[in-house]
Amino acid sequence: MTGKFITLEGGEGVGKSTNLALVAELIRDTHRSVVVTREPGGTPLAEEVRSLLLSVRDEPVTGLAELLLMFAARAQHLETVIKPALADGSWVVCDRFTDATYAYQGGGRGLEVNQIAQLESLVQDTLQPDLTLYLDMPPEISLQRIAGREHDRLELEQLDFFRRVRATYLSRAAEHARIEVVDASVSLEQVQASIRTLMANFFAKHLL
Ligand code: Z5A
Repeated sequence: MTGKFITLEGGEGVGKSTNLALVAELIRDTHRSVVVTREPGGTPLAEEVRSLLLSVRDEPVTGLAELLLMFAARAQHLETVIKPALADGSWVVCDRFTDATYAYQGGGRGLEVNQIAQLESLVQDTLQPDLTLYLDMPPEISLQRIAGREHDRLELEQLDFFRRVRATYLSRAAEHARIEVVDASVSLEQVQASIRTLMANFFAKHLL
């Protein structure tokens, strides 16, 4: 038996961490075991790569270096955490995955989609999430939500960067049936009601 792989995506402060907990709880309610994890990160090595990627530094980081580090962390995370958990029958709920690479390194930084697709194929082979909940919100609002906290290296980008990130997420959602768009600009109660409905539909298709 193999488990299901669910990812949460979205811009800054849209509520991914908050709603990751809800998704995990809904799965546990169906008596499945759940592994909750995140990218970049999810293993000691990949968490170190995350720190390298997100720390503010004087040396400019090239887009290609950023892309390769994302996939280096992902390779470790996939082989040592995600694939073993799925093979064991656990469900994996992950805060961001490769859609974020297309959105941030592709849309935001302007790297070639083909380069990303080649690395995706090398690192993941055919593995893709079974369901992706994309929490959508205009960046003008999401940046306000994180205004009070210290910003990491990526959060220091300009509004246009985050507009391109959002546009890329939305165009991927239009292309991939596994990506469900959730309006994240409404109250937490309304967001969670949408997520409960989407998860109930997913369970109906895949469990019962
Ligand atoms: N990145 C990349 O470039 N390429 C890749 O391949 C991958 C990642 C995998 C780290 O991600 C960075 O890595 C990210 C993209 C890049 N960089 N940027 N910029 P991250 O996921 O760790 O960082 P983040 O997007 O900044 O996550 P976050 O700050 O933890 O936000 P969140 O998890 O989406 O939101 P939250 O913490 O659940 O909620 C934020 C606040 O809003 C909190 O106070 C909540 O109580 C509140 N909230 C939540 N929902 C609502 C609603 N509906 N209404 C009102 N308030 C709400």
